[in-house]
Amino acid sequence: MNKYFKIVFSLAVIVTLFSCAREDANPVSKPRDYVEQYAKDIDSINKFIDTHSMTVDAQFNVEFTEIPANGPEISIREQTQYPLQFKTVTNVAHEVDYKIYYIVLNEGVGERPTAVDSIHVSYRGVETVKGDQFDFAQNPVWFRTDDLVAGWSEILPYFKTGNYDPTDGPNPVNFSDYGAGIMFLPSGMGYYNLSQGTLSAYANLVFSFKLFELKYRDHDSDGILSKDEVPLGSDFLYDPQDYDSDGDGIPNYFDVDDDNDRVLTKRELKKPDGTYHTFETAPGCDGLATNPARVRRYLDPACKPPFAN
Ligand SMILES: [Ca+2]
Ligand SMILES: [Ca+2]
Ligand SMILES: [Ca+2]
Repeated sequence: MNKYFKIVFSLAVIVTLFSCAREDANPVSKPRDYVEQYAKDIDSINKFIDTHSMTVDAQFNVEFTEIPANGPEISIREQTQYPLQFKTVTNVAHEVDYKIYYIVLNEGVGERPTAVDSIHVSYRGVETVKGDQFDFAQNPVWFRTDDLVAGWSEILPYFKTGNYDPTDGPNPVNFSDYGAGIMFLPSGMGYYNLSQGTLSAYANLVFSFKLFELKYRDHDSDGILSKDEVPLGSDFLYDPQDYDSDGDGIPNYFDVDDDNDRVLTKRELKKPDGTYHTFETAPGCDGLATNPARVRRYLDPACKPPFAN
């Protein structure tokens, strides 16, 4: 993991999910201790999950309702149709292991985003304490996942895009089988000490969302999609921000020379006919592309042009 980039990206999360400009945000002067704040946050999130029921319609729109005293409604935790799950995210700078609850309403059938791709989503966000909606986009909006609050990059890779039926024109209602879910973000995975619009500082955020489409990005324009700039065999949760194969402090997805041999990756992908290999076709130093576990030549510093193919 590269600390410099982690710091840059943790600052980048201040570019909010809102359409408001960054300068609209209002940071509370001295941020609270992360460990102490997280203890309060996870209590608040657990309370929300235990004291609210949820209804989900056929389009995966979600409504949360506070359960009246001794009411018969089943809580979010106790309902079994959509199991409550969680992942643990260690944030070294915060010295906190964040528990992020999430619910898969529908996994989706299409492509799966990494932590750094562009996503086309609709969403609704509420705060656990006030229960108020602070943000929503009923019609889908494009975002770069790595520009959003940190929790989104952690949870979106569990979902896939949907199918699109173009017969009636570009209307979002024509998406089907899209990913849909809910995430419960402690403030340290959200806006932390920022308050903005109706959003309170240190708010815990509950987002329901639908993932319609995505665009895989190539941050360093070297011809290798950022989703493929990860260790061979890594699973879908691997964050491209964490992989720096040549150890020069620049993660591969931002490094134009991944093996630090002073030959640009782009040039190492070039074929004698002037076209370029993709991640799938890029050969090893022996010129073969048959072994799926091969070290591709742009990752092998001993392998330099000219190439035979
Ligand atoms: Ca790339
Ligand atoms: Ca590097
Ligand atoms: Ca190189």
